[in-house]
Amino acid sequence: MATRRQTRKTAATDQELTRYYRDMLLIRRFEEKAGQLYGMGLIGGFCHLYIGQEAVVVGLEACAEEGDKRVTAYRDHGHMLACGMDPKGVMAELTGREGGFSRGKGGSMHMFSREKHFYGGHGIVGANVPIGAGLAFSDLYKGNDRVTFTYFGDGAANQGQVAETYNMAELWMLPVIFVIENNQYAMGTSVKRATKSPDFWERGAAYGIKGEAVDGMDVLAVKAAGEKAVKHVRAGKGPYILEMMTYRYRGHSMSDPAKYRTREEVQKMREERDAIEQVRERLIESGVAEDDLKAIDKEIKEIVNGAADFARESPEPDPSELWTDVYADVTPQTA
Ligand SMILES: Cc1ncc(C[n+]2csc(CCOP(=O)(O)OP(=O)(O)O)c2C)c(N)n1
Ligand SMILES: [Mg+2]
Repeated sequence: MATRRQTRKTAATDQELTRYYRDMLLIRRFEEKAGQLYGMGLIGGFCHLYIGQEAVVVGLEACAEEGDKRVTAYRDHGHMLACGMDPKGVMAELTGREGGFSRGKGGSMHMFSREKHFYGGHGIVGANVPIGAGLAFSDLYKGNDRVTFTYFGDGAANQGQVAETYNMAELWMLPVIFVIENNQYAMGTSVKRATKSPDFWERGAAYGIKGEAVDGMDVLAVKAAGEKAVKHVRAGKGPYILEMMTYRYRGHSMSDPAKYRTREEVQKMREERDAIEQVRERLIESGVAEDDLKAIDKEIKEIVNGAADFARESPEPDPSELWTDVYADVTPQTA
């Protein structure tokens, strides 16, 4: 990983760093709690945890403005929390309850928020990439300067529809940032085993799309690269590719025997590269009191426990809900 060309970190104020620390910690603790609830049988179906990758979405959300859109795949809880969706609604959706973002009918991979411009949550690998381009097309058509963040994995990056989307996105100069979250594995298949040309971002060159690889474990490097990409896209210069070099600590999903990598590999990444720990160390070095960080830890714990309580107490959807939300109610587009 260290041998790849990556955007370097830049300076940030303590206040800014503290915000990233908090936002990343919320995702981590939320995901840990989701893992616990899954173990207790309170969450059914699929559940893919984002633990380890927090700096990617937090660094990029720091570059987003009101009205910008985001769409991702199934490892999506972090993206929801980072764009401001209520942890209670996310957790209640995981437990299949009425208080969830899809009223308990979607689960982990199928949540949406029009208010926060979060367009899912998609289970089909690669399928959210053309959707991201479509969202960007709608903004181009309306003539505003909004940007769509389209997240997908290293596995998805090998999908044919990604190449087709790159082609149309550059042809039509769509305001989309393609964010490849390269966590080095697609289920149990490592990038090395799956692809001959591992520099995913370079593939944009075939279509004239600019891009770069970024240290996705360093929230400041992510933010610096994100700002550059957003500036390019908002200026009407077409799409941009950010390949975030990151790592997931947990299994692909909750049922993963993890035979494709060693415990030592995961441990080494946790000890040497952890995004939250890096920020914590920087804050301590610059004189922020440990007690202030402890207060944040406590606040996050309370939010996550509150979300879990809400998710357990919220009722299951009424059986009549089986007949709602099957087809869209067609409403005129206003925004
Ligand atoms: C079209 C399609 N093929 C296969 C699958 C099964 N599948 C689910 S996740 C996954 C791996 C994708 O890996 P990556 O894009 O790297 O994302 P990550 O899980 O690492 O976040 C596969 C093959 C699927 N959901 N959709
Ligand atoms: Mg992957």
